[in-house]
Amino acid sequence: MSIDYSEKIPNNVDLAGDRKLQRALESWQPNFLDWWKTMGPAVPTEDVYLRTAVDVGQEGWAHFGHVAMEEYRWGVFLSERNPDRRIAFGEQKGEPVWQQVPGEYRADLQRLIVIQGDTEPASVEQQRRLGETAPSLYDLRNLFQVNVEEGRHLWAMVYLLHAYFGRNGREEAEALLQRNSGDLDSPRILGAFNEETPDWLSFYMFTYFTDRDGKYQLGTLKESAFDPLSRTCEFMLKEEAHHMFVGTTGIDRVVTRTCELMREHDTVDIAPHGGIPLDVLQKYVNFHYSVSLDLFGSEQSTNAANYFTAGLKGRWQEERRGDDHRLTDDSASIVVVRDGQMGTDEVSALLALNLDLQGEYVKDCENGLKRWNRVIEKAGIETPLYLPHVGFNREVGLFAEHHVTPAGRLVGTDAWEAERDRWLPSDADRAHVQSLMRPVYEPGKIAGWVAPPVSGINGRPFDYEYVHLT
Ligand code: BYC
Ligand code: FE
Ligand code: FE
Repeated sequence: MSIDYSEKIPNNVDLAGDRKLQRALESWQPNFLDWWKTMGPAVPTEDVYLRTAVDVGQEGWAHFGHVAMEEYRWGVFLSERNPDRRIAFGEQKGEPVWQQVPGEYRADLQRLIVIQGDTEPASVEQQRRLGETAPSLYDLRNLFQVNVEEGRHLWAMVYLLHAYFGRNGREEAEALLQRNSGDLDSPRILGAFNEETPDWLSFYMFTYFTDRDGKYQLGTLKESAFDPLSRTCEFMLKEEAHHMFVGTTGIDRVVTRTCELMREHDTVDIAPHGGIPLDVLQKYVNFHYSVSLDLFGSEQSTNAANYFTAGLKGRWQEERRGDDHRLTDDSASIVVVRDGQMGTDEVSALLALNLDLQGEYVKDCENGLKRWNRVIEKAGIETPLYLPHVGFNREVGLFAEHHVTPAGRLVGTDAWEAERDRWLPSDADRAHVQSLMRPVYEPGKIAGWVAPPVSGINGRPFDYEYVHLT
């Protein structure tokens, strides 16, 4: 089904066939546009080379072209419905999936959708000022691409709230525009989305580590027995791939440039030469990875057990798992801290589902490290990047009450405070990175702290005019 862009809200959910819903969403639309104007990308543009979804099928789902931001159209797109789809896990495994929200799960489903929805505009707010210091037009374009799609992900959740959760849902949709990242009075719901993304290194780290939490959470919601949620998330995952590409290749390009400068000047201290030292990159990895691990919730969670048993939220690639998909008799081992030592406990597998997802995420994160370390190794440099221990710098879950070093050793508060600036970006590190953030808006040019990409977007060259500034 191809999507009709002459409609006020482009969609493939037959909005025209439900006048009440259409009117409700059309009255939310101006509030969204106001929010985008005040909280969205700050840099004024004439147009940006963007991808827009035009279909939800396997092939050719997107169209590329220069679009003026005032004319950008956010729509509601769900993956195609599979009429035979059945619940894949939990108590009701094998039964047909739900097209409406069962009364007993209303509160929980709404909560999951609100939390998911809250992260999307939060990230746009966090990235609001980055356009003022983009290292190239190519990067600036990618920032806009990520931002418009996060805006569309907000639309996706707002559609569900309006279509399936009545008046309560409409109120939550309003509230999604009223909370703001970092706001003292009404912050975003999850911790990582109230942190700042003040520079482009942070942006690449965010799209690598934090958007990747999005990938895994959406993967579990795609398994949901509530079919409209499942179909929404399936399509969102398609867009998500590019966000992580921006992160993976972004960090790759910084590492590449860092190694070049280290060899050229024969020193690790490349800061005076306009580069980002490897140890600073490691600290940024430590920060963004640990903050993103918090997004998985507690390793041991009754919420997660209940969501799974009810069929609301499954596991990553649920259908490929070789067990009974109910897990009532299974156990899992979790790390605990007891008497100042790390040990393990056996708990019901249902209670350990956040940890299960976190484990999948960690494995995926390691791929980036392997990739970046190949660059480092090829340059003949012997200090690889690594992921810190999962207990490092945590504020949620089993490690929240403890101090754990990147190497995984439990230490006291004094030792932690004394070493903290060696493990996490210090004020001086952040100030140095900030000092490198100067916009480079000439086609084909790139800032000195990052290497150009290997190829452009949609077959265009790197020196293509991806963005026309005003
Ligand atoms: N910050 O049993 P617990 C994305 C709360 S990213 C603050 O440990 P649960 C994106 C929790 O709410 C994907 N509070 O955790 C990326 C609970 O509160 P109540 C976003 C937290 O519920 C980049 C209490 O602590 N999607 O899409 O099993 C750019 C105990 O909870 C945090 C989702 O997260 C925290 N980090 O799991 C753009 C999916 N963690 O009930 C977009 C939907 C926990 O005591 N959300 N708490 O008041 C969920 O599935 C779950 O809510 C969570 C938490 C995985 C977040
Ligand atoms: Fe998103
Ligand atoms: Fe994303």
